[in-house]
Amino acid sequence: MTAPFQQPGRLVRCPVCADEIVWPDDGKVLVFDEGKRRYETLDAARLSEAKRAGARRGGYIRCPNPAGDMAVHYLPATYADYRDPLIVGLVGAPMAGKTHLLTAMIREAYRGGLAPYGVNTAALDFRRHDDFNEQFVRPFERGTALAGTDSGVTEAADILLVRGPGGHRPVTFFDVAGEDLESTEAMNRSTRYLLGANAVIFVHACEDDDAGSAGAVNPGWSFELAVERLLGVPENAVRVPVAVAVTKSDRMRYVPPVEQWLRAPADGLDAARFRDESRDVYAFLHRRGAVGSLRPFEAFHRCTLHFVSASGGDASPADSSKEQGEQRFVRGVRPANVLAPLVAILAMTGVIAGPEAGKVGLP
Ligand SMILES: Nc1nc2c(ncn2[C@@H]2O[C@H](COP(=O)(O)OP(=O)(O)O)[C@@H](O)[C@H]2O)c(=O)[nH]1
Ligand SMILES: [Mg+2]
Ligand SMILES: [Zn+2]
Repeated sequence: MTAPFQQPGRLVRCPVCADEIVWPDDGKVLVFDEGKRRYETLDAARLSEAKRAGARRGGYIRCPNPAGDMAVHYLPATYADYRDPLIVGLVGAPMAGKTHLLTAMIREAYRGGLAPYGVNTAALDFRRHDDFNEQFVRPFERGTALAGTDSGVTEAADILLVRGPGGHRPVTFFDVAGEDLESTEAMNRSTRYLLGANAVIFVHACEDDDAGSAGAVNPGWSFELAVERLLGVPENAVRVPVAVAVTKSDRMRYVPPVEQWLRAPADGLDAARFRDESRDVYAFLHRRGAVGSLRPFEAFHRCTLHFVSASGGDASPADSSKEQGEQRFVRGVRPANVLAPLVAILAMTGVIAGPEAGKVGLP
């Protein structure tokens, strides 16, 4: 299962609109023309094999969205070349730290952070990845606190190609606004992706259960809604593995078990390590009475819990007038343990294979 396979005409569930679509096999791909700022149709069937492969790898198809209920969206032309695409969503209250965590996570994955697990990462959707870098990764590296996510986002944040011992899988990440995750509107477009999600990272900011982070009236509400939406399909309790990331753990750096997990080196998959970390995080959330944040653990068959820090410290208001209103990580960013939830998800979905992976997230 390691080589990509091509099977035109196969049924694929679009990660964006969650419709089942017949993958177009007319040999045409859309290529984005940077000069004209639009997609142009290219008849790839008429090209030499090498050129066709190149055009497909950088090209797109337009999703036919049979239900006609979403804005026009495009998918990488090679999306359907791989079996079992993975759709990973981040769920959490507004300001929980989802966007910073996803940015730190994708950045580390790109920097070869998954190599100890035999996994490498490339962009599947080049345009989307370039946008993600421009909007999130580069500002984050410069120490700029990232802006809040706008309500109404329906597009994936990034689509990666993850090549691991268990095969090659496209991994689509969704990071929508916390406000949308708290919306009870049944057909909210921003949370539509949950219908097709095969893994979820629940993000809990470590101070949420006390003072509550800005905007979070009930920090557990987004978890509760997402859990219930996912369990609308009862098999999901078994089919969908989840990870709970307690982020901003830098604020508790000196609390004994936290420090140890933030500094834990990444050297190959160890199910016992994940079990011990999960036990410590569970105890921590339980002591704090964060009942809502323990819901995913109770609801899903496979779940791991982690202490993470995306930035390594708090942002403070920028002082130069030019950057007014902007927050900065003045000492730069130092992400800690941010890959742990992703590694756990990759193990629980079989991208990282083997007997050790088979034990991750089980009691
Ligand atoms: N101390 C600390 N602050 C963080 C961390 N991650 C995010 N923040 C802060 O938390 C706030 C919300 O982060 P954001 O990622 O936008 O949350 P989202 O609404 O869940 O996407 C921002 O002000 C960040 O500066 C972290 O790891 N540590
Ligand atoms: Mg956000
Ligand atoms: Zn679609």
